[in-house]
Amino acid sequence: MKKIVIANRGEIAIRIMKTAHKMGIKTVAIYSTVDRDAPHVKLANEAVCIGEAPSNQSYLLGSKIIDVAKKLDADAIHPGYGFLSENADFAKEVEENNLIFIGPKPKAIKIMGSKLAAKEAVKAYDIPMVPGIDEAITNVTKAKVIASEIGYPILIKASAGGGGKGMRIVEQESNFESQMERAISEATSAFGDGSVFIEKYIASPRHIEIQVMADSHGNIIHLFERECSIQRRHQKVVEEAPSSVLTPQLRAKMGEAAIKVAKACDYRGAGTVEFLLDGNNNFYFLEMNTRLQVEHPVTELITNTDLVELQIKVARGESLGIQQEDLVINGHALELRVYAEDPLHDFLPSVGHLDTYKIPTGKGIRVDNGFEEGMDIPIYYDPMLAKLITYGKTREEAIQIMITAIDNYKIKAIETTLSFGKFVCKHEAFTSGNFDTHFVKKYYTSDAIESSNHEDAKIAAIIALKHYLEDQKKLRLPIH
Ligand code: MV4
Repeated sequence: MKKIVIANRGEIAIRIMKTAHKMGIKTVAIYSTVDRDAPHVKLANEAVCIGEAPSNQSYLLGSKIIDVAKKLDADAIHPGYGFLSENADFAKEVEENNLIFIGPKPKAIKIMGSKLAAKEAVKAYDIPMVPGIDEAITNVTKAKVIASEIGYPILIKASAGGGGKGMRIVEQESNFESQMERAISEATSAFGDGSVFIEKYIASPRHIEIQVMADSHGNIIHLFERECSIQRRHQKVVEEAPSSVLTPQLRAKMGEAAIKVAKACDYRGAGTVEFLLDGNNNFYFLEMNTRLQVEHPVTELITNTDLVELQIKVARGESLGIQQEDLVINGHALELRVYAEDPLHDFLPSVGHLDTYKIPTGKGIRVDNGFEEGMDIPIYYDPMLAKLITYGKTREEAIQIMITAIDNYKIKAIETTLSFGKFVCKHEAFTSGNFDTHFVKKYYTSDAIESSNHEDAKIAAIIALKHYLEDQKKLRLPIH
């Protein structure tokens, strides 16, 4: 593999290029007209404009990206996350054009793209599943019988897509039909597939996911868990590894289950198996994400691995070269997603011109960044500017480094989730590890940040006064 096309933009395009260059592989950037001066374009060895700003006229044009790869004599395409990364048809077209798709086979993408197909595929592998049905509801009367067997509240879920769309909690049987109709109509308009099914509703779970990596020689390893419960409206904001609640035994069990899920779909490359963990330490398989995830750096830091390097190695057909027994957890890592969103105003997008943009540096700080000072933030794409990642020997140290790094991240003219990250890092529920997926809903109000801003302002005023008084003393000294 001598040259790869990165079918993505922003921080992840840069992240992938860095590893490719380290491995002596040349990179090709693709970009839209608004991204012509973007950092990912500058870092690549070659760059090709593929269309206008809207992603359906640029970053989603699979055939056009494949043409670029062929014209420039590239060997492979790395899709990153989002855009075409979980598009089985694209992965297939890449292969049909004798290029390597740096990711799993189209079939695995397709199976895991459907929650019902995923349930079907893992059925024979003895993986803990949420009580429920494994086929789409066709008969409401039958579905109601099953729902009352499971016991209310139940959850109606869409088979396609994700992000909580088409998901409805049903508290009692009298609401079943109306909620089902809503779920079906939401799923149909969002995914063009109205298949829905039911599961027992796990009321206050943690979201724990396991990183897996597989080669094409039958070797599959897991690289432990990431705790992703701090999210709002299905958008993760803070992630960490390891989770503060897994025992070594539970971790090993969940890791083995994740490996079985990967086996069930003949997986290759980097993948993530999502689980819910309830208050009694029962875990349930939810779904598998067939891509490199946004939050992969926390896993890299605690396992001392380069997941992009491993992706490229296995895509070239090489063996993983790592045995499960070789892997140990070292230290603790946190990630804060720095979004151009205003936490004081319901996380509304806050795009504009990056007047001041200074990234923190120092021991234990990694910033996977896609922007630079003086740039405009395009309105067309995901508003994530960067990922602020910290590493410490202990969880407490990682949190402390995060708080300092947030203070040293200087962004002017736009609002970001940095202040929200500080709120999380200082909250007792987070520092004690006693939280679940309802953390944000339960504890966060814009007042919480404003009062901590006032607290900061008060401290700053006290320090200023103290300095002033000391200066006064010094000035008077010669007089006395
Ligand atoms: C659940 C659940 C409770 N019980 N399934 C949300 C998105 C989708 N990927 C799965 N999700 C959930 N499935 C059962 N049976 C609660 C959620 C859920 C959730 C899961 C992970 C992280 C954050 C979440 C926020 C709300 C609901």
